[in-house]
Amino acid sequence: MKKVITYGTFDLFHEGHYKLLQRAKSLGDYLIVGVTTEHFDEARGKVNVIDPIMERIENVKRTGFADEIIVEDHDGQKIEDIQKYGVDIFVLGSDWMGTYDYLKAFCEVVYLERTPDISSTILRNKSFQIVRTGIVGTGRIAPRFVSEAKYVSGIHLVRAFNPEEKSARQFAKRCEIEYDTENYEKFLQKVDAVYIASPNETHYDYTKRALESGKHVLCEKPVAFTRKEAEELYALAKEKQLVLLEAVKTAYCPGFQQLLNVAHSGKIGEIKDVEATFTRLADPKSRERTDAEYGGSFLEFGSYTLLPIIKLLGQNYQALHFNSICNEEGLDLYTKLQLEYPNGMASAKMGVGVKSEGQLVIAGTKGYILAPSPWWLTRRFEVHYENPNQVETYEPNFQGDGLRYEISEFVSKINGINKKDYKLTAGEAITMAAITEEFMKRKHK
Ligand code: C2G
Repeated sequence: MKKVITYGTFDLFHEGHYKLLQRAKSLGDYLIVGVTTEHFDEARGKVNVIDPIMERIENVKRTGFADEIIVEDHDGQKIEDIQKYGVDIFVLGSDWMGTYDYLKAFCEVVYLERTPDISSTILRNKSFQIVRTGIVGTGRIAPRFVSEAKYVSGIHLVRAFNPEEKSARQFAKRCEIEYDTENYEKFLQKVDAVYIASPNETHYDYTKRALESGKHVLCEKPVAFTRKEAEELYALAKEKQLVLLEAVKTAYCPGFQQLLNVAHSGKIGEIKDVEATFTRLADPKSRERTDAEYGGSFLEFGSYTLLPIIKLLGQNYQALHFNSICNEEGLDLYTKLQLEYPNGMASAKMGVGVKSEGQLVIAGTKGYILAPSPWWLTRRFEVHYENPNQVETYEPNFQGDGLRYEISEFVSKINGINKKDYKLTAGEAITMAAITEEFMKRKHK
């Protein structure tokens, strides 16, 4: 019996896929089809796959050509599979010509002519809107957004807005786009969505006006300083059926999702304590160290440290205690926040003028999870138990500097995919704003 194997994502299943499977099957007696997992696709740079894996498997099954369907989830698996299943022929489309010649040491390798004029990418672009996006604020964060957005299809950066002419002009020139400096509403008319990366105190106003004009918003944290403001913004987005995402990039990183799932899986028992630290020594002349009202450690890094706490222990904390080390102007160089929960506790440490170990520790009744710095990108974490020799290490996929995941989520949501908000819900974002409000109140006491 001649065994044939082929692999693919098979997203938005189309004629090209069908014909490939048909020809692959006709090369032998038994066809094995490997369908990629989302994680594997992300790792190889395909971040905008639309159909979930079960649907992609179902579509392959429906053709009737596959005798066996397997899941492909890691590099090097092709050699394993060829040996394990005793494969005679490896088949892939001609777009991969040459790439898999190394498999010739294990079996015959055949590249079949691709079906012209059809691909998942063409279908994705046809059925999904290209989101014309404007950037509000052209300071330090904006260029990072531009370089990361290149990895996400479906987003097109078209304009920038900044009341400071010089900054806007320089940025727009670098990115070869237009810019506006005066009339925000006019700027909004030329885009479908905005990414807001302006100073913290302007987030609420820019977000509100964008939503009122019918534009989707991805806003840097903190989106608002009070519970009421945050509630108002999320209610407005809901009413207008617009996407409002707070850009806490950790929330959208695949490794962080995995860490939460491991924590919730019962492996470490009941979660009792979450300790999250994020410090970055800021230039003494920077906004973070000089703006006593809207700079400082908590406003800079509180969203990161609060994220795992709220994700793991919930929104119903019973008490908050803040302690800060401030400079003469009252700007917090270091803040320690303790949260009390009915069944647990948490602490968050943030610094712009004090340096500490940036780790995340989740303590449970059976063990603990340790995610070392930079845990907010979550490239690695470990599960530890009482027995010090028993350690499980996770090294999730992570590409670029993390922003592409939040941009990809934003674009998917605008296009009606990933409708459920589980990565950072409106309720969680509102809870963060409520804690920020408490911090601001105590600071002014
Ligand atoms: N294909 C084709 N004609 C098209 C489009 C795709 O013959 N018009 C083929 C591809 O060459 C591939 C298969 O259909 O052999 C699946 O394509 P994708 O879903 O795009 O998967 P791909 O990214 O090519 O994954 O390990 C995964 C493999 O490397 C291939």
